[in-house]
Amino acid sequence: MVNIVIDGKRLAVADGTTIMEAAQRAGTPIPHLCYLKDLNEIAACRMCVVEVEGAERMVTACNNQVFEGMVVHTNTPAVRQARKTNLRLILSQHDSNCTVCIRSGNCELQKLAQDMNIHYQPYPVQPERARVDLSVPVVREASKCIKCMRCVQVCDKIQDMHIWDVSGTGSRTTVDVSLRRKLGDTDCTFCGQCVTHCPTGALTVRDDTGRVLKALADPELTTVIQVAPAVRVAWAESFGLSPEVGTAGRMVAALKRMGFNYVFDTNFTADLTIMEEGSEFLERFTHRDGYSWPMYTSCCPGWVRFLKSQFPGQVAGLSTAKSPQQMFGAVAKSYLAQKLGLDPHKIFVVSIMPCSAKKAECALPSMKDACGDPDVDVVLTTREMDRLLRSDCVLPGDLPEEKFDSPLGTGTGAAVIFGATGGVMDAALRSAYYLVTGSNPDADAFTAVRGSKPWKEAVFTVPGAGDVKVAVVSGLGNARALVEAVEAGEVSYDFVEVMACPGGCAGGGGQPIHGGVELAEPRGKRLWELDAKADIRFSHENPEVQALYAEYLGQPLGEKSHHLLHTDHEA
Ligand code: HC0
Ligand code: SF4
Repeated sequence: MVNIVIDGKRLAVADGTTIMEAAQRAGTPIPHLCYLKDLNEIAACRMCVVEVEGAERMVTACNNQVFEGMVVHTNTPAVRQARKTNLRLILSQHDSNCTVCIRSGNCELQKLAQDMNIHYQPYPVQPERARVDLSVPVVREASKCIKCMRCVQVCDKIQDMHIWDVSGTGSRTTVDVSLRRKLGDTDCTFCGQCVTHCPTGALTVRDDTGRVLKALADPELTTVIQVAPAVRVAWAESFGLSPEVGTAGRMVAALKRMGFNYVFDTNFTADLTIMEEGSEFLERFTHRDGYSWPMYTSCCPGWVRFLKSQFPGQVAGLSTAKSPQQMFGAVAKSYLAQKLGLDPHKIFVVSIMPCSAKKAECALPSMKDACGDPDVDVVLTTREMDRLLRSDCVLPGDLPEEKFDSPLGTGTGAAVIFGATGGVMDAALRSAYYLVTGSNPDADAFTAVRGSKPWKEAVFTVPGAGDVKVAVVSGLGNARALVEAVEAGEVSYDFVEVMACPGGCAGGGGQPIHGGVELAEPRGKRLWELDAKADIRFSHENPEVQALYAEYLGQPLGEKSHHLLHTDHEA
């Protein structure tokens, strides 16, 4: 232990503690802007300067450790002045047109300026200007970048993709796409982790709400909306609603208030995915030869794009099943259109996803299988849905709960866990077991794939099929390590689930942002609780999925399924 004094308060802290952490423990938190624990401790913003007795100049608290006898002053007039000057210099390069900024009210720079009582700017303001590229889902506005380096670090250290880098020198130093490329020309997976870690509006997800408002106002169109599993446990955060009030039922009510003709559930097609992907796995597993191993899940478009660009030799291992969001679009513009007697060209399908990569997925040329139009017309993130509700003056907290519509609105407990790491694997194993044995396993038999550990492995015995060796990873850095280990022959698996975002979609790039606080784990926990409470916990028992097969598709992997629900991943 190390004995120190912070602002007159004596305390003992463990060796290796930073001044920032020690001050937090002493009850005198130190302002910071670029800092993210374990990810970005580089003191780029210099907001955390403090005075240390005996030191020649001020030191930064986030990247300096305490030592025995250290005496720290965190709030002297000189410290306050230095922080203000540093912040004003940052503001001098920032477009502070806050009223029309997407992050207004949720911007760490804005909050800090307010907290530090900065209301005038003595320095000339000269933000960097660059063209804004709206052709890709992740959008960078140079004029709002404060060079904090968080995007660089999350992309390097967590996602291992190295898309962002420092460019320029001296006062022209900035952050940009590495090697001065356009984002669309890189291997960026559009996972959006740089966006959720950006403290300002410099990195955002393209706003497509205008297209949805236009469709809602078009009397010729029938508007159909699907909501992804992980959205239901996050959408209410930006309205300040508790989990008890901010339920899926209130979200449905709010979307109906917006005027959507049908509000359906992606959980329905998550169950459908299990029927297709579970059957596909059993087909590959029982006829091992001729298939590439392991079989990889294919529902995360960030991961699929990653595998295609980084390990093209492994693409044959991807399940051919489309993601639940794409299966939904294909089913809506075929089965639903037929059932409702609608022209599929007049159905407008909107997805609410926790994800930015889904915007790129729905635009893939191969995702037009129902009627030649894109199966999904627009993807909005959870944040966009919240903005849409706000702009239409919908107050979700005041609304009585409503149910999803039928026939694409029923999902089981096995579907809702898709939004958490391990959930797709858990759900697939439950139904694969049933498909082989004809009886259900304990719905909690596969707990080894749950939890937030970044790389999980387990072996499960399916009577009649044998031992199935599975692995689950989330975060693309972990995905890279796993695929490299597969290629090197260091590990071997039968079935692997990969989600690009740490913790899975619960921590997706389209979810509400809370100043660098990671919420994937608590949101994921709530998804597992929804599963535990669900009346039906097996995808093969979903009555609407059973009806879809009976009335339209025939059987899993049948001809219609093949056409509508599978892809060769070529485009
Ligand atoms: Fe996900 Fe999905 S679970 S990828 O994270 O599989 O976005 O929530 O909608 O499609 O269902 C995202 C979440 C989905 C899909 C589902 C899968
Ligand atoms: Fe999107 Fe989920 Fe994949 Fe993240 S993990 S890229 S949110 S599908």
